[in-house]
Amino acid sequence: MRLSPEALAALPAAIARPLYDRDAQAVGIVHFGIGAFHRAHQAWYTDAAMNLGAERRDDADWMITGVSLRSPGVARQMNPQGGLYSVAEQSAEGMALRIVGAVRNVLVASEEPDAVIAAVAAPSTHIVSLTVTEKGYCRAADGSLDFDLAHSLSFYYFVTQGLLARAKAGLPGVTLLSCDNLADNGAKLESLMLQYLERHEPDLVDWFSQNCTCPSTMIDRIVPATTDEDRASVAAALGGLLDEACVVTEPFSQWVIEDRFAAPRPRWEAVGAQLVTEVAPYETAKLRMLNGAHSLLAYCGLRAGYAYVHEAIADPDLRRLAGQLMRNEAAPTITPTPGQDLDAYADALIARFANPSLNHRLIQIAMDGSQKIPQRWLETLAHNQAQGRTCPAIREGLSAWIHHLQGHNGPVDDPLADKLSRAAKSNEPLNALFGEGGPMAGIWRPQG
Ligand code: CS2
Repeated sequence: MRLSPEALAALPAAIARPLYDRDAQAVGIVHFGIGAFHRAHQAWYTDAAMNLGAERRDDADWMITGVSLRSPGVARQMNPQGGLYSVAEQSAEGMALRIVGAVRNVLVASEEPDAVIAAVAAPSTHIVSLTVTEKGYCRAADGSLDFDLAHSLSFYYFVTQGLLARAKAGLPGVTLLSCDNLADNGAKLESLMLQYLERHEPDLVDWFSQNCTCPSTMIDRIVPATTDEDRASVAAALGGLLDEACVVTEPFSQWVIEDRFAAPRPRWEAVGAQLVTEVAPYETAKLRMLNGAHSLLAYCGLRAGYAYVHEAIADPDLRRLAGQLMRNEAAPTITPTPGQDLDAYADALIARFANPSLNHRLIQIAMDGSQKIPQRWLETLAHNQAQGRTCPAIREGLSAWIHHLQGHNGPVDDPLADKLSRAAKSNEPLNALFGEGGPMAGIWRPQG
């Protein structure tokens, strides 16, 4: 039997579940890219906010319509379950499970484009959020919008059509919330949206600027891709009920959001999110330290023959290298906000990476390096270079990335795979990658 609203009543009483009346709640959020990360993070916070709202009778109507652009996979997992799924927190102490009820349904944009546009245009919608991964922003190497990539099956098209309908109907604007690992993700999204609008809907530019906002966010929770083994252990915890949409994650989670909303929002701050005026110090530290060390462990770990993050971090040499990247190379490039302790942050990250019960695959982190490395390593490198300092750990990471691009860890999964692999196999791979005419040209100039 599958998890479903009807099956909820039969679940063991110890399993936490939605306290609010799901059917009575309107959809307030349309989310593009409803993968495991969104389900374990923003949807989980939103569910907690609605649980609290049910107790206090003060926060409601934040159900989520999820959108997948092409793949029907998540819709097939979630729709037959009425949108219900479990979040399993895994630690050395065991598994803690909660059923999340915040997702109403999942639409597949390639199959039901009009329904996606209608969801963005609905009067109850106040937030359009995104976890479309770094490559989903369709950026050219110089960071501008690549119009060939941002075609009619990109989120740009659907958001624009939905906003156009809102403007025509005299409805208020929405908050566009990027929850992807990009530096300054809000400002980037705003600039890319404006480039899209100027080309395709110039009459909407002023309305967009006056009625919508794009706050920046720092999002953090380690969420490995769900495996069949995970589904089996969640089913066992659910008394035999199968949950095709379950996600397995760590107990830690953090969400720092710039408090600049165009319209109402859930009371996420009441359930652990930090609403701040300046996200940059958190975001920079997270990208350069956590994600920077993650990518380092991925490429160096795969080269050393490991499969998982917890295995790589248990290797004393790799652990030292990750510590060096975080403490000696990344931390000096960050101006901490009062109360932000970068040393303690590095310690906490090492402990999170060592979580033995999270099978986080290095190959998952290794994908899309061309989209990740600029904000994870190259900004740190450039910053240090300008101060006359070297970055031996990042240099080691770059050589392990080149090894990866040469095909030693299997096929390369990256939108620029062919060009990267060709450059990595040349006599001077660093120059071929980053020098003039290379696939990563203009982002960082190798020196020394
Ligand atoms: C990882 C991130 O896959 C990756 O590239 O570095 O997904 C990482 O697990 C998250 O950003 C943690 O918040």
